[in-house]
Amino acid sequence: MRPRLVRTAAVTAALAFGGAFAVGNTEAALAAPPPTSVFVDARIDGVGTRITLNAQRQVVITATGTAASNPFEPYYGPDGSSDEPQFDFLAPYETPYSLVARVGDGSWVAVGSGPTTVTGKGKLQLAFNDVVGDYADNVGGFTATIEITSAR
Ligand SMILES: [Ca+2]
Repeated sequence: MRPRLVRTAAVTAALAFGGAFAVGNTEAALAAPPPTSVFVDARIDGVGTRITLNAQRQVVITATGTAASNPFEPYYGPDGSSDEPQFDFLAPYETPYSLVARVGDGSWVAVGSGPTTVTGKGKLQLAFNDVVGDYADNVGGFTATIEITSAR
């Protein structure tokens, strides 16, 4: 029993040491911060991410989950329905009920399940693409994994 405990402690110490080395590598940490996970509640017509993009900072987004435009409608994944885009939607040129993104004051653009690169200048927002003003009855949402990358 005792030797096993000792070995466990040694493994733990080695893991902690490895972690310390990874954190200590400042250059690598700046180039590739850990991905951020954001839940995009389908009831919100613009979920903030606390991520600001610029010419040097872009993101690659992947997403999972399902959402519906009301409790009686079908659930769709981040790629949305097979319907054509419609003028009265938040992102009128993108697939209904899909995951869309906006950077700063830019237009809403398609993201889907990704991986999708999003560029621009300003704060990154995400949303379920539904009819403007018809968000309160939505159900579900998408989990977006956001990886910040350098635009070099
Ligand atoms: Ca709705």
